[in-house]
Formats: sequence, C-alpha cells, structure tokens
Amino acid sequence: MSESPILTVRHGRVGVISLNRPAQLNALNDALMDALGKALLDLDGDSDIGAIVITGSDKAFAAGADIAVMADWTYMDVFQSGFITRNWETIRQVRKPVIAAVAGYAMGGGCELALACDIVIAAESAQFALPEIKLAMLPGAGGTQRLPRAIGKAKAMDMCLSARMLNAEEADRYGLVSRVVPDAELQTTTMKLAIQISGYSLPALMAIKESVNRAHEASLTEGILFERRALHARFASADAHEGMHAFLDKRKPVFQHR
Ligand code: DAK
Repeated sequence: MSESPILTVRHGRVGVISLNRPAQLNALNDALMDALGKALLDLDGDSDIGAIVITGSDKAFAAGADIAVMADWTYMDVFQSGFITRNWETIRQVRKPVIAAVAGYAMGGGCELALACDIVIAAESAQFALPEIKLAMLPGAGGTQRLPRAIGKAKAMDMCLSARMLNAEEADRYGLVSRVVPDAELQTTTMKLAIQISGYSLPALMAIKESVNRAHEASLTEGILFERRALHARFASADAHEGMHAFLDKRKPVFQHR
C-alpha cells in the first residue's frame, strides 16, 4: 500500500499536517492536495482544535506542483477538472489560523501554499521561488496575486519574471515570512506559537483572521467598517467579557471559545 501523502497529528488544540512525499520533495499532486484539503476541513470543523500547522521535511516544504503529472495535460483536462480550484483553494475556506513551518525549498506551488497560510515561520535553510517561467508556465495558485500583496509589485515581478530564489533572510526582509529561526528550532518555535495562539478565544481568532484578510479584499473604508462590526460583535462573546474581567481581577482567563 502506498504511503499517505500527508500525515496529521494533534497536539492538544493544535493540528499538525506534514506533507509526505519526500522522494519528490513534496511535489504537490492531486492525491496530496485532496488529502491536504480534507485534513484542513476536518481540523477546521473540530471544536477541539484552535490552530493548524502545515509543514514539510528538512529539505523541502514543497517543490511545487507535480511537473511529472502536469507535463502532458491539455487545456481541456485542467479546465474541465477545475485544476487548482477544486482542491488547492480549499485552504481559503479555513477560518482558523494556519501556520506554515518552512524548511528547504518552497518553490512554485509550494511557495504559493506558504503564501496562502496566515503566518509563515521560515528556517534559515528556507528558499522561496516562483520558477514557473522556466517551464513556460505561470504561478497559477495565487502567486501572481498574493506575492505582490505580500512584498510589493517590484519584488514580485522580479521573482515571477526571473525565477529568482529568495533565501530566508531576504524573504524576511521583504515581508514574505513572519519570522526566521535556526533549522533546529523550526518545529519547537512553530509549536510554541501554535499552542499560544490555540489557547486564545477561537471566535476572536477567527474574527481577527477575517478582518486582516479584508485588508486585501476591500477598500480602506469598507475594511474599517468590517473591522468595526467585528469589534462590536466581540461584545456578544462570553470570552471577551471573561478576558477583560480576568485582566481586572489579575487572573488567567478561562476561555470557553464562545
Ligand atoms: N514535480 C515533480 N517532481 C519533482 C519536483 C516537482 N515540482 N521537484 C522535484 N521533483 C523530483 C525530481 O524530479 C527528483 O525526482 P527523481 O529524479 O529522484 O525521481 C526528486 O524530486 C529530487 O529532485 P532533484 O534531484 O531535482 O533535487 P535537487 O536537490 O537537485 O533540486 C530543486 C531541488 C527543488 C531545485 C529541483 O528539484 C527543482 O528545480 N524542482 C522543480 C521546481 C519547480 O520548477 N517548481 C515549480 C513547479 S511548477 C497551473 C497552476 C499552477 C501551476 C501550474 C499550472 N494551472 C492553473 C494550469 C504551478 C506550477 C508549479 O508549481
């Protein structure tokens, strides 16, 4: 029996998904993306989970879409099957915080997968590129849209048009990643962060994620209005009252995630 293309484990309120095609540097084929989408939706729907981590191996987060599979596809194949849309975009439905822990290559679709996560923790070995131009393709899983929003047009054009690889330090400086840590500390730092986040009130986390994402999708006026309504809605939350009273009582809050 072939090995599962992903592995999922739970640590308390954190769900960890490991991409598991080491011989192909975690190249993202349909089986993997279907399994990833299903695991993300399972964890998102599990009330005992507050944060999700996606990680790869020491050598590769993911080296992109599986070129071996795509090489002979036709336009009709990808159009009719909804390639990318039907499984790669599942991550957009996830309402809980998703953290990418990236070591080694994050190329093409692998870089795009990291960009679709909410927080990216990079090991010093991490390398980010959108090299599709070398294949006469284009970054088609959100790369041409999310990368300029993350790092600005000039640097995004440089990466997309030249296939330039960024090391972790550059990716950090450009704002593609949230933090850089030594390789040996990648998993512990990520887990510490995920455990911290998953301990906060889940509906508050979800409201923050929705609001920050609005910054990319709405005008400033609309975004501010969305944020204001999200803040008003916090006053309907037991956790918000508990959080504020716990502060005043100088004790740790006990959140019900309601
Ligand atoms: N797909 C399939 N296999 C891959 C792969 C990939 N993306 N990347 C690596 N592998 C395989 C290699 O073929 C090799 O397999 P064997 O020869 O051992 O059987 C094995 O993984 C180890 O790779 P290397 O021997 O090449 O390892 P190195 O350390 O020498 O080099 C590398 C690592 C990451 C620099 C190199 O493997 C590389 O350049 N890989 C390709 C990276 C790349 O071009 N990625 C972008 C893929 S294209 C679309 C939407 C989106 C997309 C396409 C269409 N539409 C809406 C239509 C997205 C496209 C992409 O992501």
